[in-house]
Amino acid sequence: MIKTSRKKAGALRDERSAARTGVSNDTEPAWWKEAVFYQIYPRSFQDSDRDGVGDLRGIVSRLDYVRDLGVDAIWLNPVFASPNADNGYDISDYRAISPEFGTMEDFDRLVREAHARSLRVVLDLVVNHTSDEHPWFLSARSSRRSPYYDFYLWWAAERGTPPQRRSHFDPAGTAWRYNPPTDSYYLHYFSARQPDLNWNNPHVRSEIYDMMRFWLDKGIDGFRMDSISYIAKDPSFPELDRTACPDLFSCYARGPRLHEYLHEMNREVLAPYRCFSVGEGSAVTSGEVARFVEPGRQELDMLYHFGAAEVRNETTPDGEGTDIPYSLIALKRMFTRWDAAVGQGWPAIYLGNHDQPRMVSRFGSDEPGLRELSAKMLATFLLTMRGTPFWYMGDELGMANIRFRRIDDYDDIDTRNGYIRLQHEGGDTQLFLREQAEVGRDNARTPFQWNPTTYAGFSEVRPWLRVNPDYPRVNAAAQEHDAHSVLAYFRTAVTFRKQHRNLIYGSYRLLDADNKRVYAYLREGGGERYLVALNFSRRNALTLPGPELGRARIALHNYPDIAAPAGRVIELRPFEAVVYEL
Ligand code: TEU
Repeated sequence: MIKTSRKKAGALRDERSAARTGVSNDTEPAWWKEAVFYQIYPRSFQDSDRDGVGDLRGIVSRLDYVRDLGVDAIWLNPVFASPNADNGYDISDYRAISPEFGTMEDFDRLVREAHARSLRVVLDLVVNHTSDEHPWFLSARSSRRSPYYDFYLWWAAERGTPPQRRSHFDPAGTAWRYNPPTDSYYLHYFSARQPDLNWNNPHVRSEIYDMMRFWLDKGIDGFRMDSISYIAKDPSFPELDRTACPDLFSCYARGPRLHEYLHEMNREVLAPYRCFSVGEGSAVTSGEVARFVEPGRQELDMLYHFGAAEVRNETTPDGEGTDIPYSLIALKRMFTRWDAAVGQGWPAIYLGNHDQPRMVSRFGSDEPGLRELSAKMLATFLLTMRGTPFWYMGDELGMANIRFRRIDDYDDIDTRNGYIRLQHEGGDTQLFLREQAEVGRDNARTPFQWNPTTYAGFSEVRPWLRVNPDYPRVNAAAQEHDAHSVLAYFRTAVTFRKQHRNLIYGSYRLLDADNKRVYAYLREGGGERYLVALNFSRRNALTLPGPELGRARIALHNYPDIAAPAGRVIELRPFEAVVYEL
């Protein structure tokens, strides 16, 4: 049972200071190294008050389901007051629950009920920017004399055109927006509805730390830190070096004083509260990640990266006929590189979240007959790989991309503003829509598919976003009592991971690196050795990973039947996953 008490911070403070001198290494036990995290996108999980939007009471009503998955912690996407320009990633009051999600009492009950089920609660910390409706910004944009003017980042118009900064979501692509009352431009790395905070200002930092303590005093267990790598900016706004950062964004993750701020946050809040932290490493490279997560640096516990999405978006198949639409060799190399890159830190592993399309559609196949097999194969990877797995809600059912075809079907500001930008530029909007059907973030944000009733049991009224029409076939109720379902396999694989600490803390070594269809690796620790062989293709594939398999025991596999291992060659069927205990 996890205690939910205000005294937790004080009691733990002493414990932490005693442990502070020790520099943990990557095998030092920690709950968050052994945990499986389950990400809940609240707006799409369960509607309890018939408004078509998921809410906190809906989540509470489903906590037994979450507990029965065997996971250990839930990461909630933002539930704070927000005008929802970016679905909660534009916060207008950091200490209030958005009325569409419920009340503060609903939140307190969620924490209690989660802890009663031994589920830790991790909130989304969005402090690179606020909403443009936050009182700080409303004051700041009214006058240069506002006490909050320096809570944000401005370029005075009398200095001329601001130096180029790109924006992820702006229809014109620029990260500067002119504000007449102050005759200056404000910076927004995301949409103009999301003005960036000025972390150079110590008053901003102390406000953020106080807010973090407010939620920790309510008993939460940690934070997922939104685009935390972006928070540091040089207030002189020099021209960025296009050689070092061709797309400009990678410079955003190398702002001056970034690690000073993270270390200060650790000293002020994370360490005293023993607060778990995982950063979203927007534009962070594998060469930089250790600076965020090496224990001795006392910054963050983990940092997740975008390597898998980049490989999927930017690589071509490994030669003719591999039938994998990206380079599996590049994917294997990328995960292997990042595994080593954390040094004494600890990796975070994921293939899907609220910003990515559904992993079964992206890295497996959602064609009937292959969807379940490939969903199980991907689950095997995430649950046997070294590092903490972050699992996205619904992937345990094999939920797939909805593939919207019309711009009006989309809610996401990223897609909608991207479309507007293309229209302005005279670009190919039809090609854009075909691409978004595969990579758009709304693919992962369709309502959770609980059962075959109208709106998939998510709501009794039309949801805020269309339900995937495959819900009569793909839903939790249909899988709850099916021993061969993706849901059953996920639970089995989680249990397998939990029962084998040496799998969690053991080493990772890539095998058969140049195999174009099979991802094989060795996990070793405490005298135990596990060989994982995953066929990422829809055809039979062979791997010769090295070890003699004659005496190997098959510990986990995703097909209903399997032949005993023999010799050194492993033949895998389409999307077959096998874990051998050597
Ligand atoms: O995402 C960060 C983000 O979108 C950028 O890092 C961008 O994804 C880039 O492609 C990374 O290479 C976070 C949230 O997860 C997302 O939902 C929000 O829209 C965004 O920040 C703004 O808060």
